[in-house]
Amino acid sequence: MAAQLHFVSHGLTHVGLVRDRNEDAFLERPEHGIWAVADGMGGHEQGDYASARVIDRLAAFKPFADLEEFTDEVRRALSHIDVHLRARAKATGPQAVIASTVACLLVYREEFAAVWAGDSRVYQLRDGELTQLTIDHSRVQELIAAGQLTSAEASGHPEAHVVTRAIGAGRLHFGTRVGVVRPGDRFLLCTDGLTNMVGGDEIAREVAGGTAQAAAERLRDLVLARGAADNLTIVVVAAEAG
Ligand SMILES: [Mn+2]
Repeated sequence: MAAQLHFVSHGLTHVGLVRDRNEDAFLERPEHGIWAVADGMGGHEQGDYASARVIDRLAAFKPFADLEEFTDEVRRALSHIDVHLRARAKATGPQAVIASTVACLLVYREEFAAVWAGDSRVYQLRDGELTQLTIDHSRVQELIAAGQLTSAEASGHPEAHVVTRAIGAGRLHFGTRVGVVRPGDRFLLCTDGLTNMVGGDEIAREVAGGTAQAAAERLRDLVLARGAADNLTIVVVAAEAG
């Protein structure tokens, strides 16, 4: 029989040291098996409106007794937000964009699903090994996939921050990845404010140590020490036996 699991998590968001507003948002509901981060875009209070709509909608979910159905319902709900944000943008002006990335972790019993749109990420840490579960929906990731760019060339690339899919951007197509949760696994959900400033080896080391809260705070402090050019959002989820 599979081990019973329970989840301890800690989420935080920080405006960073350069931006005036925090357009990121997050959700932490270990009792419902749902966690999420969202990185809004649009400026003039529209970016934080977009990420807040995404997170508020996900916060309304109650636990599902079927992970596939849970995942379908989350994608459907986020598609409704996409329609709403596009209508709002259209009413604002012809060039207006009101959109948000989303990276969501859903868990039921010993299974997880990561659902995302954009360049916010979900990682899984098991036995010290960090796996990025999500694939960025970004211009550079498309160039890497097409063999036109190496990962090493990607970090300073002028289109590094161009997101190709988002809630509110239309033609919405989610990434989804499913897998098994074991006691001792940890997950990290984060926005690009973290991953643009901290490498995978450092993320693996910091997520592994101490409580979920201590891990999240160490990652935040690392970004702040490096100048925190963007808003940053970090959710660390620890799966524990019992
Ligand atoms: Mn960002």
